[in-house]
This record gives sequence, structure tokens and C-alpha cells, in this order.
Amino acid sequence: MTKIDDLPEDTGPSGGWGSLKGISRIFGESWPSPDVMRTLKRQNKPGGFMCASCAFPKPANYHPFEFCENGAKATLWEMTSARSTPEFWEDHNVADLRDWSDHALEKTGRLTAPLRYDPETDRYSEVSWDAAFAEIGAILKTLPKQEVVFYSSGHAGLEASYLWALMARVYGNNNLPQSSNMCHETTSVGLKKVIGSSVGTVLWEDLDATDCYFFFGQNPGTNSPRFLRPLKEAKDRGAKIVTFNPVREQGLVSFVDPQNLQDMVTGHETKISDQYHQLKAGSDIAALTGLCKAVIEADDKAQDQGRAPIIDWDFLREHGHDHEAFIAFCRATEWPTICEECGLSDAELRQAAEIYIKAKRVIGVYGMGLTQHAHGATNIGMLVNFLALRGNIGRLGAGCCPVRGHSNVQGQRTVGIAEKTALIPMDKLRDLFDFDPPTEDGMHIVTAAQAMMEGKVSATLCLGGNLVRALPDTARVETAWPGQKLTVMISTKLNRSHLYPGQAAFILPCLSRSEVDEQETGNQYVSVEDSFSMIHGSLGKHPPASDLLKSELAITCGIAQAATPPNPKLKWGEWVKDYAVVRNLIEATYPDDFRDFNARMNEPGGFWRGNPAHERVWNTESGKLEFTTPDKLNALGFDPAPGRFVMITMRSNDQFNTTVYGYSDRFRGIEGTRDVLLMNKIDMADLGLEHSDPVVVRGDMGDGVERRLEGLKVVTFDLPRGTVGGYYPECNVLVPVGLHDQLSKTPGSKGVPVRIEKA
Ligand SMILES: Nc1nc2c(c(=O)[nH]1)N[C@H]1C(S)=C(S)[C@@H](COP(=O)(O)OP(=O)(O)OC[C@H]3O[C@@H](n4cnc5c(=O)[nH]c(N)nc54)[C@H](O)[C@@H]3O)O[C@H]1N2
Ligand SMILES: Nc1nc2c(c(=O)[nH]1)N[C@H]1C(S)=C(S)[C@@H](COP(=O)(O)OP(=O)(O)OC[C@H]3O[C@@H](n4cnc5c(=O)[nH]c(N)nc54)[C@H](O)[C@@H]3O)O[C@H]1N2
Ligand SMILES: [Mo]
Repeated sequence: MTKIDDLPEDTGPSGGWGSLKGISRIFGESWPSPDVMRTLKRQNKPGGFMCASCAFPKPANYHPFEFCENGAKATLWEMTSARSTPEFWEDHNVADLRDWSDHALEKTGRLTAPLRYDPETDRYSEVSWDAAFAEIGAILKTLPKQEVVFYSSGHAGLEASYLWALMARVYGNNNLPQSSNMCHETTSVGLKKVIGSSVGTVLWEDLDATDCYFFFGQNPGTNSPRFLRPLKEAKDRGAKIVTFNPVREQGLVSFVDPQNLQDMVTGHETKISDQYHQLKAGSDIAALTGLCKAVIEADDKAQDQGRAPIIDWDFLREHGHDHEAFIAFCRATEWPTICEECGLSDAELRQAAEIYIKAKRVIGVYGMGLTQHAHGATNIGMLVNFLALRGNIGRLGAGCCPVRGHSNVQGQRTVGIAEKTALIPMDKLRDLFDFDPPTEDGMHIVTAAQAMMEGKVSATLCLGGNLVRALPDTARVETAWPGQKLTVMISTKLNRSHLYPGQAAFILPCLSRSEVDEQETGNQYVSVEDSFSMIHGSLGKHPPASDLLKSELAITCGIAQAATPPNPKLKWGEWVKDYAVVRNLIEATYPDDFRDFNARMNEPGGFWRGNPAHERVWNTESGKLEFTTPDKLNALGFDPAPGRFVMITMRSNDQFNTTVYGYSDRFRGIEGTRDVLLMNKIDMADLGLEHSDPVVVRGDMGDGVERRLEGLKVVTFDLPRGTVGGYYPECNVLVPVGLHDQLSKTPGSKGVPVRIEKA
């Protein structure tokens, strides 16, 4: 069934009955085990388990159902009754499975037993845990230490993640890339540079107090649906919302709260965005320059007329650094130049600035639309400039709000998953564990992918994730990945990364967060950190999918024990028995962040680990908030050229990253397929294309690498001219690994140069 030939005009509000239908479809497809409702009720509440989907914060005053459409989908998907057992491999081999879709692979169900790859038969077969650990350890001992990579996707709890990072350092390197290297690394580096904090400055109390949101490139309806309720509450009290996004995302247009019976029955929709500005992909620097220019002009006028200033000059004098240069840049940049770059008129930008000027407390929200660009860090710097002009940072109801991805992606960085030695208290580790931590910086995910393509990575161990599929340049990664001596994937479900085994390859199945993690001292809590830097305990109560599953922490300790020399201070075997002991180690390593960790982790809403920028203390080079003066008006890594389009790679409402729940992107009206290229109708006419024509998309980076994607159908879509859209991960084959943010190396997945031809 494909609806692409017949696009509905109105796809309905976000939330509402559509979201319940979305949940019930997954329920029907994955046949979760019976006590799923009890598990869902415990989701995101103290004493319950913390959603394994996104990192949106969990409130202290929780609701009866503190989960959203996509959080429920994630839980149902994980609690499926389907099992991917070793017997599955009697009927399938690796080569055949490469023709399966990502959806079909994961739909085989939860992995039940450790598996080892057999090159003779091209199949995986069951192996005992002891044999797997012993063999992995033996191989690791023979490899050049600098050539081994320890990747983590942001799922695993703080305890396992802390030990994962410790294992890498005891083994002998800092090669600890993480999924955030592909998403909010721009924040970790770029936001840190300008405000001295690598995380957002906003808390729940700010959401409750704000009277204005500016959204840049973040899609709450799909990626953080629990955000929709605070947005609705803000609208109910008269707050304004302004959105900058090339795509009209339904969650930012209107919302019906599925947990509000009255709204559901009456179909009462809340209009979310007061203004929606569909700028060209990659042109936020221009739009923000325009917004700031309008604020500066309004300030000039106010001062001329003897009114109170519009700009918060006191804030700039006390806290700003280099704002003079930035203001001069805005004055010198002419409106026509700004408008041509972003595709918006000066009237539109002035109207948006008007809302900003009238608001007392503004929150700037951003996501991948700012971070995944060649000049993503400049995008973030520009958003901070804009907020700072009226002192909208470090006070109630205002601030900078990056919305993070995986449920514990931020927390993993907090407890030591980082390739940069400067970020780690190495002396503490030395004192606590009596070893010499490696002193050289390790590999970032982009450096690791490039090294792998040059044959310089011997082994990759993955704590979760689906790296082969998530990385840019899929075709090149698929060629390079099997050249490794060893690949180890700690996973819950089968995915494409398992189908490119190294010379020795293991799939190690782990418990999911909703499941009981029974150890010698009982069922173990794990903990996570959300986007607002709140730490929460999480306890699974659902029976494990298989008796053979181990926790991520137990697997980490099993590998560490086999791969590293004995050391009485490194009690891998003991730590598995009681995770509270590991939390004490985390507290000993990071005492400021984790004071009284064990005692406080079940406080409602979690405990806050603090953020100096929230208190207007700027740990930057100048000790002040650093203004960014851009050297160009777009964030792209290439110049315009005739026939060249900018592709954004997008998420549907029916996926979590590479996990494809189904083929219903209902907010965008695309049903039954993901093989589409979304395009403006005038651009289509220029290329002689008609709706639903097959097209070939070619990479246009000009770096000598041939990149090509066939099998897409073009769909007429409401996008600015010059911007086209396709789904991630399918379009990753077109994303050059060398196209990344200058400062943080985050891949430029929202600004990919392509050419389009009729197939
Ligand atoms: N259900 C679900 N939830 C998820 C995920 C998921 O896949 N599914 N993924 C999780 C992860 S790991 C992450 S990092 C987050 C990602 O969540 P988001 O940050 O929301 O990421 P995307 O949906 O990739 O892109 C966000 C928006 O950027 C817009 N955009 C693209 N290019 C530009 C641009 O140049 N400028 C502007 N202003 N906007 C642009 C896109 O149209 C899109 O609406 O969500 C997390 N939550
Ligand atoms: N073109 C393009 N590329 C992108 C992006 C984009 O927007 N465009 N987004 C990027 C972003 S933001 C991110 S974060 C990365 C995501 O990259 P990854 O984090 O590597 O990928 P995921 O799809 O989240 O990983 C899914 C797999 O994780 C495993 N899994 C699920 N739950 C658990 C668990 O509890 N424990 C363990 N151990 N394993 C589990 C399952 O086996 C599942 O198949 O992709 C990046 N790649
Ligand atoms: Mo992410």
C-alpha cells in the first residue's frame, strides 16, 4: 500500500487518535507479552523504569501515563513476544539476510543467546558466554591497542557506561566514540565554547515559566513527543512559539493531548507555532543574522526615541565577550543578502523578531537541524548570540535547550565516555584503580570510520547501536567493516551491523531496561541522565526475554576480565553483584556531579547535577559568554552550483534511528514506503519530473568518491526550493564521511550535496 500518489492535504494534528492508532499498530504487530500495560504505567516514574527511547526529561509531578506515542512504541518493540533464537540461523545465512530490510531484521524479535560467526557456513551459531569472553579477550590481547575501538550508543545506564570507559582505558586507549559524535557532539564542543557548558541550561521550572519558544531544527512531535504537553501548557497560558524549519512538521503545527479525555473526545487542537518559517536547509546563520539585525534596529530606534533599550546592554557589559564585533557584523550585512540566503523575506524575519522582543523569557530549542552541518557549531553560536542580546540565558524561563537523542546519551559522556583526555579526571582513575591511564586522545567516530576505511582499525566493540547503518558513507563502511580482526556487538535485536562480521564476530544479547536484572544482591537499579542533566534511577520488573541474557554491565565486566591484566583494584567480578558499589565509584570519580548518588537517584524528577551556565558562570576562554561572528551566512560545507540540491536526511514518525517500526510517516502523509525523495514542485518541473517518478540521486561532493542511490520515487512536498529530503538511514550512502562540522566533526547529515536525475 502506498499513498504517495495521493497525498492527503491535511495529515491531522500530532498526538490525538493518530498516536493511539500508532501505538496499537505496534501492539498488534509485535504481540508484546501480557503485562505490558503494567510496564507502561511504570514508565518514567520513580521506582519504575526510565523510557529507553529519547532523553526528554521526566517531570517530578508525573501524570498517570508518563509516556508518549514513541516511548510506548519503543517499550512494545522491546517487549515483543518474538524471539530471534540460534535456530533462526539454520534457515538463513548472512549473505541472504543482507537483502532483508532493517524492519524485517529487527522484527525477528529479541536475541536470546550469545552467537559466534562461522565463516565456513556464513552463519552465526550459539556459543557459551565463557567461551565468548575467553576468545574475545584472547584476540584483544594480540591486537595493537591503538587499533581497537570501543563504541557506545546512548542506551546503556551510567553504571555500565562508566565501566565500559574504564575497560577501554585499562585496556590501553581512549578510543571511546559514542552515538553523540553523530548528533550533539556539536553541542558538546560548540555550546561549551560559547557558554562553557556542554549541555543545555534549561530546567522544568523554565518550561513552566517561559512565555516564548524559538525552535530551530528540532522535531518534538516525532522525536520527543513528551515535549508536546509543556508546549501545549505554554500555549494555554498565552506563550508564543516561533519555528524555523524547512519542513512543516506536524508536531510544531498542532497537537491534541492523547491523555486529555476531553480534548480527545472534542478533537480540540492546540495550535503550536504562531509563526512557521520554512527556511532553506543550512541557512540558519542567515536567518539568525536577520533576527539579530531586527533586534539591533529596534534598539537603535528605541534609543533615538528616548525609550527603554531593547537590547539588554547591562547583560552584555557584564557577561558578553566580543558582542561589539557581532553587532557590527549584523549592521554591515544587508537585508537582501540575508533574505536571498535563507529564502525568507525581511518582513517575515522582522515579525519573528517582534515576538522575541515582546517576550520576557525566551527559550531557544534546537536539534539536528542545527547540529548536523559543516558549520553546525556556528549555528549554535548564532542561536546563543540571539538569546544573549536580551539576556535570555541563565534566568528563569529562559535559556538554551538542545534536545538530546538516546535516553542516556548525555549521561554516558558525564561518566567518562569521551575520546578526549582533557575531559577525564585521569588522576582520580589512577588513584582509584592503580593503573596508568592512556595519555593520548582517542578516536572520534568520524576518525574511526576514516581509519577503518584505511585498514587501520582491527576491532570494534559496540555497546549497543547499529553503527554500520548509522555512519555516513554506508557503502564504504560496509566494505571496510568486515576487514577487521574482531567485531563484538552487544545488542537486543538483530540489525544490519551484524551482517558485516569481522574475521571473528560475536553478537552478545543483553537485557533491556524494562527487564529484571537479578544479581547476587537482588534486582539491580541502573541510572540515566536526561537532557536537563537530571539523574534518575531505573528498575526493570518485566521477566527477561531469555534466561541466557546478561546485563550490559555484566557483559562489560566479562570482556574486561578476559582482556585486561588482573589487578586487585579492578573488581570486575564483584561489581556485577551490586551496582550500588559502581555508583559509589562514579561518585568518587565525579564528586561534584554525583553527591549522595545512591540516596538521591529515586527523588521524583531525578536529581540535578548542576550547570554553572544556568547561574551565569561562564567556564569559557574569556570567562564570559562568547559571541560568535560568522564568516559566512550558511552552515554548508560546499558552494552552490547549478543542478546541485541540498539534501536533509530525516526521521519518520515510525522509527527510532535505524530501528524502523513500520512504514507510516503519518505526519507527513507518507504511507507504505520509505523509498521516497521529497521535493518542491517547481524544482521538479525544472527537472522534468512528475510526482512519483523514479529517480537516481548522486552525491555531489566533488571528492572523487562515487555515491549513488537508486530506487527512490519523487514526492511533491512542501519544501523550500533547492532543499530535498530523504530518509535516514537509507540515504546514508550519499553522506560523505569527510563532510562534518569543522569544530566537532559531527557528520553534515542535514546538508548533503546531491544531483537528481530521472531513472
Ligand atoms: N521517535 C524517535 N525519537 C527519537 C529518535 C528517532 O529516530 N525516533 N532519535 C533520537 C535521537 S538519537 C536524536 S539525536 C533525536 C533527534 O531529534 P531531532 O533533533 O528532532 O532530529 P531530526 O528529526 O533528524 O531533525 C530535526 C529537524 O531538523 C529539521 N532540519 C533539517 N535541516 C535543517 C536546517 O538546516 N535548519 C533547520 N532549522 N532545520 C532543519 C528537519 O526538518 C527536522 O524537523 O531524537 C531522538 N528521539
Ligand atoms: N544520515 C543520517 N545519519 C545519522 C543521523 C541522521 O539524522 N542522518 N542521526 C545520527 C544520530 S543522531 C545517531 S544518535 C546515530 C544512531 O546510531 P546508533 O546509536 O548506533 O543506532 P541505533 O539505531 O540507535 O541502534 C539500534 C540498535 O541498538 C540495539 N539496542 C536497542 N536497545 C538496546 C539496549 O537497551 N541495549 C543495547 N546494548 N542495545 C540496544 C538494537 O540491537 C538496535 O538494532 O545515527 C546517526 N546517523
Ligand atoms: Mo542522536
